[in-house]
Amino acid sequence: MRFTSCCGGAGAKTLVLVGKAGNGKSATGNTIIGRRVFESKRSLAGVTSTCQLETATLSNGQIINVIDTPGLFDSSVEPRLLATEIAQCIKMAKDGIHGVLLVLSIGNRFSEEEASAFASLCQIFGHEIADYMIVVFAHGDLLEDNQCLEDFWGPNCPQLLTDIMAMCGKRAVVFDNMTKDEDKISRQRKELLSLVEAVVKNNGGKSYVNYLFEALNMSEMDLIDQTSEVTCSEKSHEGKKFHIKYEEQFEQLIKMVELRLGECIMRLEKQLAEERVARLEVELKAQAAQTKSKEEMIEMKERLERAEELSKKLEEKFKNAENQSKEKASETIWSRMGCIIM
Ligand SMILES: Nc1nc2c(ncn2[C@@H]2O[C@H](COP(=O)(O)OP(=O)(O)OP(=O)(O)O)[C@@H](O)[C@H]2O)c(=O)[nH]1
Ligand SMILES: [Mg+2]
Repeated sequence: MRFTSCCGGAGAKTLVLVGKAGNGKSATGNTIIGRRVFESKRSLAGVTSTCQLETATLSNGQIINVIDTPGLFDSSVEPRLLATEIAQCIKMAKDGIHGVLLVLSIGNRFSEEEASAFASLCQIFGHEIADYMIVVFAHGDLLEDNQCLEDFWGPNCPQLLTDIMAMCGKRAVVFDNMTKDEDKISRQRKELLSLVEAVVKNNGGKSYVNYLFEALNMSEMDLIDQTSEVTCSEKSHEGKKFHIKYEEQFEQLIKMVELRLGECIMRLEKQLAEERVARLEVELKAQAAQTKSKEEMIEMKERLERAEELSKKLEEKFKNAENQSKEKASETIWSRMGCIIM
C-alpha cells in the first residue's frame, strides 16, 4: 500500500477511480495526472492490487488528488481484503471525495457484474454517492470515426447501463488513454474537470463525506487535538498511545465496512437465489409445455392412424359393396337373358 494523505487546500479535488479490473482505471488516472504514475498493463489477472494516491498540480494551480483502486467488486476479491481496501481509500480521501469516476471500457460489453458492483457501491456508501459519479468510457480510440458517445450508449444501450447513466445525471466522458496528442489529452482532462466542477456545484460545494468518513475523520481530529495538548517529553509516549487508539478506530472502520459488505453479499446471494428460482420456474414451464406438446403430438398421431384405418375400412366396404352390386347386376342380366333364350 502506498499511503500518502491527500494534498489539501480549499480548491483541491479528490477523485476516486472505480470499475472492473482491466477497464482502464490506472490508465485513466495517468491521463488525469499527466504522468505514468499508476501501473497499467494488459493482464488476465488484476494489475492494481492496493489503493494508490497520486497528486498533480495543474498549470492553473488546481490540485488534483487521484486514488486508483483495484477491481474492488470483482468476484475473486476476498470480502475482508475488499473491506480493508475500501477503508484505506476512505483514509486516503481525508477531506472526502469530489468525484467518483466509474471507469467502463468501450471495448467490453457492459456486464451484470458491473451493474451489481454499482449497486454494491451505493449500498456501502449510500445512494447519494451517485450524485458524485461520472462515467468514464476508456478505450475511446475504439470508437469509429463518425461515432459519438450518444451513439454508443444511445438506443441499443443495455437497460442496466441506461439506469446507471440516469442515476449519474448522464455525466459521461470518453477517454483515449493511448493518445500521444497533447491537445487531445488536455481536452479530455478539461472535459472531465468541468464535469467535476459541475458535480461539486450540484452538491453545494461539498465533497462526499458519509458517516464512514466521519468516523475516521473524527478519530483523526481527536488524535490531533490530544497530541497538541501533551508536552514534548510526553509526546512520544502519548503519541504511541494515540497511534494505537487510531489504529483501533481504523480497525473499527474496517469492521463497519465489512458489515455493509456482508449486507451486500446477502443481497447479491438473495438476488442470485431469486434469479435461480425464476430460471427454474421458466425451465419447468418449458419442460411442461414440451411434455404437453409431445403428448398432443402422440394423440394427434394416434387420431391420424385411427382415421387412416377407418378410411381404409370404409374404402374396403365401399369396394365390397361395389363388387356386390356389380355381381348382382350381372346375375340379373344373366337371369333376364336366360328368360329371353328360353
Ligand atoms: N487502446 C486503449 N487501451 C487502453 C486504454 N485504457 C487502458 N488501456 C489498456 O487496457 C489495459 C488495462 O488497463 P489498466 O489501466 O491496467 O486497467 P485497470 O482497470 O487499472 O486494471 P486493474 O488494475 O487490473 O484493475 C492496458 O493494457 C491498457 O494499456 C485506452 O483508452 N485505449
Ligand atoms: Mg489498475
